[in-house]
Amino acid sequence: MQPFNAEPPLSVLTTSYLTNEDIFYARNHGPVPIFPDPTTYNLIVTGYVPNSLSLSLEFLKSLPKYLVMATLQCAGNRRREMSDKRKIRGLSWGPGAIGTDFTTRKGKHVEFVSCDMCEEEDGLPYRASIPMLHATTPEADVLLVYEMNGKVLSRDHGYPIRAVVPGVIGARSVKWIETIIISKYECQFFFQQKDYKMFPPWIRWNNVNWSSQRALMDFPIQSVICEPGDGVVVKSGDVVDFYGYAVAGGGRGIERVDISINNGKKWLEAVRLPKLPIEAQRGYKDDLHRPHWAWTLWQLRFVKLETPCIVVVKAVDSSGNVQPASVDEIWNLRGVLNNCWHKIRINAPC
Ligand code: MTE
Ligand code: MO
Repeated sequence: MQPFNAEPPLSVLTTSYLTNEDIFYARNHGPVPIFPDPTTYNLIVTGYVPNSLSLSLEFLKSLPKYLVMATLQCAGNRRREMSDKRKIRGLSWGPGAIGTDFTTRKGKHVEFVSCDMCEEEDGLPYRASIPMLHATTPEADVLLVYEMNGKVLSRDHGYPIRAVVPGVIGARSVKWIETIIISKYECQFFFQQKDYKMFPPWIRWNNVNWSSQRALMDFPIQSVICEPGDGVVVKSGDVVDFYGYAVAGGGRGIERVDISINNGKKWLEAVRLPKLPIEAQRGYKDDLHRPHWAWTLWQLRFVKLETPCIVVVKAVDSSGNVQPASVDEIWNLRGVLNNCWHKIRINAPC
């Protein structure tokens, strides 16, 4: 059985800065659980703590509320371009496994245990961990979330409580959390140890040594052309507007977005649009606002094209990190962290 997974069309992804719940991508490794009654729900905190805690939803909501604007991105975003190169095990994602929202922080902890049942875990729930230091650094904005874009978190996205770990691959933002374990060790389960890791291109399923690589955390610098779509037909001499997103992991900013309309021979700089000030959102004026976890939307308008042509985008982050030109350099058997230059073909009418 295939769990519920959904990717929005790229053409709608960048039409607003915050991604509406109805188009927000969904990634599930097991069936979406039917969650217990919120009045009986308790979040258990256990492990290396003096006393285990059982926290009601009401109690969690009474804690100070934080808003963080963050982009969630699946490590498998753009996997399809990797599987086109060589067969890959994993969902075939285009470049739409990404979305931006703002959410609410309630605490900071280590191993998040869900209540969904995953085949890969032999029917046990999904779980993942982040380092204690990361979870407890206020600047890292790790959240226990009960609202998304000002609304109660939906079932698909983790109701009643999920983690959001900004700047980090989506896999660590565990949904439907039942238990938080403060542990001496990194999570020893499948998705931490045998899945979201990046291997060199020459490693295959018959010689993969899972313990040789660390569990992925930050996602790398990424950019995608969302409009127009791949394969559109344009007459030579016509003028086209380009729109897309760029996002850097680990809280880094987007320094530059470059576009080429002749497959990388010559480059133009795209216009980076201002990030949506969270103050513009109703009622949240006084809250914390750290925009660096969220994507940058960009545009380049009125570009005259000679068709057919290949249009390419690549971005540079605030640490000077760049994207690899070709998928060959970063191809890996799990198809994760594909951030090679994003290309679309523009066809001429026949
Ligand atoms: N949490 C649980 N409990 N089960 C899951 O399958 N998938 C993870 C993460 N949290 C998952 C989970 C992955 S791989 C991603 S990319 C994000 O959730 C996706 O979050 P979304 O569905 O809200 O977009
Ligand atoms: Mo993911």
